[in-house]
Amino acid sequence: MTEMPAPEGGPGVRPEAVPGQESHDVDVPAGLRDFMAQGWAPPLAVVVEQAPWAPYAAKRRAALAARFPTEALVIPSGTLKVRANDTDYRFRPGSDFFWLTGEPGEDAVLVIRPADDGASAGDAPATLYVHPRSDRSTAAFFTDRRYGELWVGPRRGLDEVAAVSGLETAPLAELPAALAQLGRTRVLRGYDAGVDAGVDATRDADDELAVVLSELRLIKDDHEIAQLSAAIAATVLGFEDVIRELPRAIRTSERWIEGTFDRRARLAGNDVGYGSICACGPHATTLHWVHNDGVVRPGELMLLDMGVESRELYTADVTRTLPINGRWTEPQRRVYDVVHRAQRAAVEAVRPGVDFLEPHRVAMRVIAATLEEWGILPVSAEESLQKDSGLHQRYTLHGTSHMLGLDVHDCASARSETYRDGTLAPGMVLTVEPGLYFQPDDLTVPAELRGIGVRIEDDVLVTDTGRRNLSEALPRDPDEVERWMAALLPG
Ligand SMILES: [Mn+2]
Repeated sequence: MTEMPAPEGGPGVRPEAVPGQESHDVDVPAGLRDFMAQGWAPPLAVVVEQAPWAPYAAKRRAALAARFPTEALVIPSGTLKVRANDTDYRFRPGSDFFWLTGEPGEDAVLVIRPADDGASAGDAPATLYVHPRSDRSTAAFFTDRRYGELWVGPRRGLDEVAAVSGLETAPLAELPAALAQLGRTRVLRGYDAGVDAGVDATRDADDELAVVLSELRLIKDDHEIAQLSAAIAATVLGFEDVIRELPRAIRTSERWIEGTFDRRARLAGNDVGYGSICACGPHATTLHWVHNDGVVRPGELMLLDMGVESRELYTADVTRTLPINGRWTEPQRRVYDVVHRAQRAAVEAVRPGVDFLEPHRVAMRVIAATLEEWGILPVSAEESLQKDSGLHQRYTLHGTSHMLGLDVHDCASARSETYRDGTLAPGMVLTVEPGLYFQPDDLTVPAELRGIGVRIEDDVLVTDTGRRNLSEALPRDPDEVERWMAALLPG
């Protein structure tokens, strides 16, 4: 619980210091405080049923506890982040914490203790420390802008969080004493400075906890795959919204595209999973174009890299490059066809047992061969594909795949031998997203291709026998793209 420091005494001081107030807030005289402390009906329970994800989260906690059977594990959800002055970003819990608890609130901390001798790791006792409901006998409930329920709305209390999550809960006020009593402990650092300072642990042991969490998250369970599918289905709707709104985007700017997708993300999910890239014309050659403030010109391409984050915080990550007026020009189609061929071959390369990097190698072979054919590469494709050359990367710029889940770049702390240099296994979900980017001022490229950037990105589940393209429903075949856009573009 954060309380604002009480103001110093002196001339012009407020009648009574109250927690969480800002300089522009109204004074709170003692009579008002007393009046506000009474006359309220008992608080209604917010939610009381166990959530569908609760059994999955319990299995995940057991899997984690089994890796550290003799140690306590401390995983915070994170704290509110200031956007500017006294306004915060809307809170989004840390992904590891959420994966283990499903609890959305800020400042919460999961503590898993070692199971008693002889018990299995599945029985490791776990407690979730959370903010209690506001105490209406104190002023904080109506003066504290960050935590007062009158300011920010009702939250789940201890009993409700316990019912929803299936976890034992305790008030955050008891956390410092509980942390002080733990034996050997690992903490997921970097989320909550107060917790980091309150746990005596070593950096290496803590890093290993982050690695294990990332590696456990590599394989998605059924619930996670359903969540990713829901996020992708909403993303498809968002792309359709954008095409329908193109005339207004042309009259305004890329901002209209971003706003249109944002609206779908809020309506169907929690938010966008990452800053949308709405890159029209040559902006498509800037990999992370997130200014989204440029003009939308018929006759040019738009590269849209956008993903809805579901209500349970799983995100899609899909890219389509589309002709703004619904029809490809010849040079646009020439570049698109290469990326499309590379992307199709890379998706087909996804199967259990192959290297994580195999789809990338497949895509780069297709693109390098074409760049040689077009006379753009100064060396042969074969030479360029050697590890110590890589000249084609001037035009491809990035890797082809990353893991996808709660984070858009999921499992980021996994060791290279289990991720980048590892092999694909059933239950993994990865993106396949080759691109080809000809910078507007790149003199090594024929003039008619300069300023064209194309990326095609799908979200692919590794199955027992091969793959399932979870974003199959979003058209990528160039002829199909024209038909799809014609059906959606107004008049
Ligand atoms: Mn991606």
